[in-house]
Amino acid sequence: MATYVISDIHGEYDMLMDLIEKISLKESDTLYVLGDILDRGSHPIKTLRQLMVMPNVICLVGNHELMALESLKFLMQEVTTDNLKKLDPEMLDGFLVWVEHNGGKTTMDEFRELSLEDQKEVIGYLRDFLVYEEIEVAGRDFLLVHAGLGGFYPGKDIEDYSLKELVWDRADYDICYYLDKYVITGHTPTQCINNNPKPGYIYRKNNHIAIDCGAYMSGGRLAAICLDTGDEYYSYPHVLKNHDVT
Ligand SMILES: [Mn+2]
Repeated sequence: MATYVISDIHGEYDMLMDLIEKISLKESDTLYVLGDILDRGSHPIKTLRQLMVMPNVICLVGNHELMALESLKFLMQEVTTDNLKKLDPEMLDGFLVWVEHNGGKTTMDEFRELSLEDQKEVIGYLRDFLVYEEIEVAGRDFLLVHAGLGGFYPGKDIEDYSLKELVWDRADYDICYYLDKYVITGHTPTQCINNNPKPGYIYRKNNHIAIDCGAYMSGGRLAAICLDTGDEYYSYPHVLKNHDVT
């Protein structure tokens, strides 16, 4: 009945499987995934479809899922000169930003391999992702969210945050958002947190727990935290392969 949280898998299917084995995930356990399952690594859709068949997995949305969803309509149709003409320029811009600057190509390539029926299932699954989750485990309160909390001020109701503030804006680890609640976030690799004494491992400060350990980055890893015990688990570190985009 343990509760685990991971984030920012970014298509690193083998790392996910390694980590699931390390935590000995049972059917009675719950695994929260805080978004950014897609893009960058080699197997985003394979990873997503693995999570889809695990009934004890609860997914939250990351900015990469938002970007991918925006482009799915485009991906689901045959590209012909005719329907290219009908494209909304804003949608096409979003698509190009996703593929060229946010590692969307691996997601697109695997998505296009699927049957139309499987594509629809993937889209339906993505649409059901939660934006945030508040849970109590072993007498402690936790707020789970991909990025956030942008536009924070003390006493601001969680419902008053915009999607952008929760899914795109980076957490400020120098601010204690709640005295009585831990905020668990992904989105910012702990390698990128200023003055972090242990980059690439779970970072804790001011009731923050930052768990994106840069699975897709050279030397990074996928991390899990057990909320019942506070124990940390890590996949093997990422070794840069020839085909990886740096
Ligand atoms: Mn992110």
